[in-house]
Amino acid sequence: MKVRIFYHDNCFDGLASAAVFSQFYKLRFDPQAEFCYAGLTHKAGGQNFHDLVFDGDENVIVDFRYYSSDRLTWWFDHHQSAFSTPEDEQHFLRDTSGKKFYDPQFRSCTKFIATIAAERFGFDTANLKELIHWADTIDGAQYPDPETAVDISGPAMQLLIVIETCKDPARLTQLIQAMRTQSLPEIAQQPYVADQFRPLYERHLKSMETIRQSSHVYGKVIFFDVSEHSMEGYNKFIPYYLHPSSVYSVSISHSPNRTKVSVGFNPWSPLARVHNLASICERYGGGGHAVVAAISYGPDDQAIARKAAQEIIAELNR
Ligand SMILES: [Mn+2]
Repeated sequence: MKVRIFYHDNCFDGLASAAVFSQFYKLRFDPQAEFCYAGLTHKAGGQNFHDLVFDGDENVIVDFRYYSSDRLTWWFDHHQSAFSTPEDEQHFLRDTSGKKFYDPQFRSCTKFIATIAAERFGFDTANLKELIHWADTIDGAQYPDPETAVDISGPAMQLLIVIETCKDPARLTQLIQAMRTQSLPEIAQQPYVADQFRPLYERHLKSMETIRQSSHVYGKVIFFDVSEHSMEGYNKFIPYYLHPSSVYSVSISHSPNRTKVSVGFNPWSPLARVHNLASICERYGGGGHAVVAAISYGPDDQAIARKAAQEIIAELNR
């Protein structure tokens, strides 16, 4: 039996979902199953599923949007935006296979798969406990404190940053295969992980220092402008680690194709959130979630981005 698994690319929860599903399938359905993996990314205009090759005896999507095709045999997702169209949702609701599952209440797709596999199919998840725990902590941003969220020295956090920055699909497949049977410390010790992690760790420490030097506190808001530095993909909890009493963060960053204003709520804030950050950013043409949102401007629109940031800081302090 060939099992084709599409998973959310460059995402710890996506890879862990693929790993947990594989073990579930192998141990409950087919010990001889041969697994093939392919990552899916969110693109402007959405993933074009028609480009995908559903060449398995089983075709599975985990931690990613629904696809209304009869070639799809298993599906698990927990994202708010799981259906691109009402027709897709209708197709899902009509399904009678009992192998397609959706629950946006779950903080991670990994835990969702493990829960369904255990409760409905009698799968024993004991060997995957550590992986499930970390996928749920990371994808749900359920860190107990900002120190834990920015400390990337442990095995799970090492893997997280390696997965998020890895551009080699074969490496990601290797990581999924490893996650199926090896412990996180075992995987993190592999040279192919450790070698990739080392420069990323340097970069993380440097970005922490850059944010420390660039940040200022205005009332309840910590603000920093790192548009002069190449700072793509820094850990978004660093501002709250540096300024634990802040309620919100506003920042400006820059990459070759855009200037970005990011707005966030401190998950460990001493005060309750009274603003919906998505609604604020929508007024500037951006969007996101109530607790974290952003606005994208053109690469040369730094002045416009700064003005928007100043206005948002004032609004958050009102
Ligand atoms: Mn997820």
